[in-house]
Amino acid sequence: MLQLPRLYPILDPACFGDSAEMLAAAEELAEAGITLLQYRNKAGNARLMLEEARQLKALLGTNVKLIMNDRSDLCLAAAFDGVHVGQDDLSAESARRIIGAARWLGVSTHNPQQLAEADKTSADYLAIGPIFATNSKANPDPVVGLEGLRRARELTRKPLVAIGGITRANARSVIDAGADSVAVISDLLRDPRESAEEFFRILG
Ligand code: TZP
Ligand code: MG
Repeated sequence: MLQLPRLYPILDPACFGDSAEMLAAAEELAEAGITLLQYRNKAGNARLMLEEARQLKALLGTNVKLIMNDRSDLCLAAAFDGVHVGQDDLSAESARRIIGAARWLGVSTHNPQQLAEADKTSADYLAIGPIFATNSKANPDPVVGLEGLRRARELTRKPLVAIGGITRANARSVIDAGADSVAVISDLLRDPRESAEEFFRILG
């Protein structure tokens, strides 16, 4: 079973003025010592996504595991380390067929039923959320809260990522409720290096 780092940063180009700004944030996160990063682009065309993904790979690829959101094809094309699929993407098994046995496969879930289903798949890790309210996702599912996270923890032995509204102020409570790792978008945007370092201090 894979071991997830406590902090799982997600970079979404929609949060940055341009690619250069996003890459600068990626570099700062790497300086802080992150070892896992997801590239999440809900708006880009495939060609631009691949271009940005390759730039991330060139910048970080030796020290940081890179996960492509949604797109198994772009995961392979950019030589990323894994793909993360949600409930409206290819199924876990279809994604697995594309990426092969060695690359990491993550699956997003939003309630106990989805979590239990995903637990039966070949996913390497599962995500549950939103834990708290978030502005970073369009049409988010209902908040599951720390109680929902505790319930999710009981339903799987796979590594569990918590996502949605997680900040330095609440991250410790999320780990204490059973998450192995916290996925974060917005609380890493301002001063990414300092923020990531603070997450590491808080999460130990
Ligand atoms: N899935 C559930 S909540 C979320 C995603 C992609 C957004 C998380 O972003 P933030 O800014 O850390 O709440
Ligand atoms: Mg998705």
